[in-house]
Amino acid sequence: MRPTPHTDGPPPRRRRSWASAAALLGLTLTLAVTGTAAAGPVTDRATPAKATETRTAEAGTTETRPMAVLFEDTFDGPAGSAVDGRKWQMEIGDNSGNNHERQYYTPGNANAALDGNGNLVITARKENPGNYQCWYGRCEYTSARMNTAGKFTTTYGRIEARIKIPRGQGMWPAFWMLGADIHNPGVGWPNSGEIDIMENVGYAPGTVHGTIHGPGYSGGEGIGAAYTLPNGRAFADDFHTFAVDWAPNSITWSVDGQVYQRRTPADLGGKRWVFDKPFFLILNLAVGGDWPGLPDNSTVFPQRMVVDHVRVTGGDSGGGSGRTGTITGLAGKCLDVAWANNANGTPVQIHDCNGNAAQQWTVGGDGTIRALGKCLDVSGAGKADGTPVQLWDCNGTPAQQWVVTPARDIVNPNADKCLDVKDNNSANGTKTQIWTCSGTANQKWNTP
Ligand SMILES: [Ca+2]
Repeated sequence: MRPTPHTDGPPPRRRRSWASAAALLGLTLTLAVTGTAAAGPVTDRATPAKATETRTAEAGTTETRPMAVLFEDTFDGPAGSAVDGRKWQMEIGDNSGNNHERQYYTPGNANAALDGNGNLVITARKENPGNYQCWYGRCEYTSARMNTAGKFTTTYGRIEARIKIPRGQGMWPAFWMLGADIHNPGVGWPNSGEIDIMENVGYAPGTVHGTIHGPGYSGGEGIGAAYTLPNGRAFADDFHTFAVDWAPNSITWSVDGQVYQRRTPADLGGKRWVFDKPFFLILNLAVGGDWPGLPDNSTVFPQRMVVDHVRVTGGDSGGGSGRTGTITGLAGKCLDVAWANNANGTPVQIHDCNGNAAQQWTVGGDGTIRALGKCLDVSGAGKADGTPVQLWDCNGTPAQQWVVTPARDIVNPNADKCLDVKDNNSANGTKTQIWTCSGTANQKWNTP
């Protein structure tokens, strides 16, 4: 049951590629309808006017209260390094020709590398050093696309990235998320849901788009809005922070803290809100395609999508994404990550409360309990009495689902067992495990 946390191969091909095709085509159509599209092939105009509303920034900024960091990549490291494989997997190939994109996504550091100054750079080049074959023949461009599937997911929280996008006709950078159950039989896209935090097409350099897609509101009926910089400025001129603040029944988009869109189930006309479950993150730079159109003689290569950081924070009780604080148990001791080490597999124990971050837990609205950016996890998704409880990358599996009961039990429903201090021993360093719920003091916890 334990998901392999360090897979290096390409993700399986799946409908989500089509998902983005349909989704992005929807935005194409909308732009055509609203008349803001200046270029690019448009083949269908039957888009509901509701799909995109262009709004200027509303008054007010997003919240700045401190929240627990669930995921962070600041892209620090030596110039030329590939991205951290513990956090990201590279997608390889031509995206199955979806959206009629023209790039070939390469693995390793060929088109996605750290710059040595704390940034990830995704580079789109007009080249084909590997004689890559694309859906339309010999590939004309290389680029990169990466995701956190199987490595990190989140339900709710603030998901943000600080990015300096590329420029030019045919460029199509994106920062977005897909429901982690997209692979599940009977789910698939669009039931799995898609949250597009930021998309830009090169012919509209001052505008970005935020969109949600789900059952009955995918493709041309995706629901979104656009944000346009004032005074004719281009997003490629500077870094900007693109974010969603995601809570139960609410997703709010912002650029540099300026809120420009909020969506709730009330926007769906009775259709199903599919944003109450884990999603994974995606960064990519596509070249060409139905929405952006092809590069032309004006397009300068290479183009660079520069990412300063990607960060997911949560644990803000006001935002509904969780409650953060200590969890105390037997003899008043604190639930504690051993050695304050956030490596996968680190035991979770009890220890005197000391104010350390290793004792700060977020009881999430998504059923996870998190510390040091990782999740409280039943080893191997075990169900037997005595299975150790550890810290592991949050991965959306049942091994990381917990229910805090009114009786102060912390139950893992997958095992139908309680979080338990081993041998009812209150000594510092005593490990935790799961055990049949028995109502004893070593299974009683006070949560934030
Ligand atoms: Ca950075």
